[in-house]
Amino acid sequence: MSLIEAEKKALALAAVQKADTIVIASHVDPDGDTLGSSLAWALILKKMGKSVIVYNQDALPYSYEFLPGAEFLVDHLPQSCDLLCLLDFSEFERAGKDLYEWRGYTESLCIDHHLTADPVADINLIYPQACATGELIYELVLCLDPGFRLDVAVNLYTAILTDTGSFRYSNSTPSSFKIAGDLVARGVEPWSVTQHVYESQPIGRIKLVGRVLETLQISTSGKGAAVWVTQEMFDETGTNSEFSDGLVNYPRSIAGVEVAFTAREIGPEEYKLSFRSRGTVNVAALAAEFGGGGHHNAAGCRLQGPLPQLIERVFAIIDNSFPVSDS
Ligand SMILES: [Mn+2]
Repeated sequence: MSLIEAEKKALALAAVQKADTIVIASHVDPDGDTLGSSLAWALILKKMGKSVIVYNQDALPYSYEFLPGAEFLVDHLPQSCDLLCLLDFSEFERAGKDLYEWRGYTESLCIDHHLTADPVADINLIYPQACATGELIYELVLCLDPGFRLDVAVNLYTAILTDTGSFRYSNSTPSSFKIAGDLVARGVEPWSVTQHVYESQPIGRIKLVGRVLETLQISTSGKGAAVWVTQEMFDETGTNSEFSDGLVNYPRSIAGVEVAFTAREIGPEEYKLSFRSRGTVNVAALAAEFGGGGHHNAAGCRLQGPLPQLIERVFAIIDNSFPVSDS
C-alpha cells in the first residue's frame, strides 16, 4: 500500500542522504499533521546524524506541546542549509513571509497531500490520496529506519488522527487504519494521545465555545451555517486565535447543514473564514471565489468588510447551490 512512486522515493531519500543541514518547515496556524510530520521527520533525520532545524513562524498550540521533539521547534530561520523540507504545504507563503523570502537553501523537498496546480520545490512528493502528510512521512520513515521508536510513532499517529478527524472523515482509508494499527503496535496509546489533543482544554476554551455558539446564523436554505469569533471574545475569555481550532465543526454538525464556516476577526473589518463541508459541496471552490483554497471538505480564505455583509455574501453562494423550493 505504497503511494510514493519508487523513483520519487529514491530521489527524496538521496536528497536527504547527501544533506548535512536540513530545515523542516511547517505551515502557519500549525495543526497536528504539519507538526507531527515535522517532528517525526526531524527525529529520524537527527538519528541519522543530520543537523536539523524545525521551523514554524507561529507559537506551538497547547494541545501539541506533548509531542516528542516539540522542544526542537524554533521561529527563526538559519543563514543557510543544504535541504529545505516543506511538510503539509506546497506554496511557500503558507509558512509565512520569512520563509517565502528566504533563499538560504540549496535544494528543496515538498511532502504534502494538498491539491496543488503548480509544485514549487525541486522534488515534490504530493499525493492528495494520502489521508495526511503523516502517511507519506510514515512511508519514508519505513525506508530510513524500519525499527523506528515510540517518539516517532506518537508524532505520526497524531498527524493521522487529527487530519482524519479521529478516523471519522472520508479521507480515512484502509491505509490510515493499517498505519495507525502499526503505530499502536509500536506502543502508541490512543487514549493518551486523545487526552492530550482533545481533552486537555483550558477553561477559557469552553467559555469561548459558549460565546461563539451564541453567534450562530443559518442561511435561508438551511444548508449553510456560520459562527464568528472576535478579538473581544478572545480577550473576555482569556484566549487567543489558537483556541478557535475546530469551532467550525459545531455549526456543521447541525442536521441539514451542508456547509459551515467560522469568521475569525484578524483585523479591523478583516476576517479569516474557515469552511467545512459535509461532502456534497466542494468548499475549496467556494474559498477560491474569495482568493482562498484548501481541500474538498475543508478550506479557507480571508475577506474584508463588515461582518453581516460577508456572511450574506457567502450564504448567497451556498443558497444558490441549494435553491429553496417554492412548494
Ligand atoms: Mn495535512
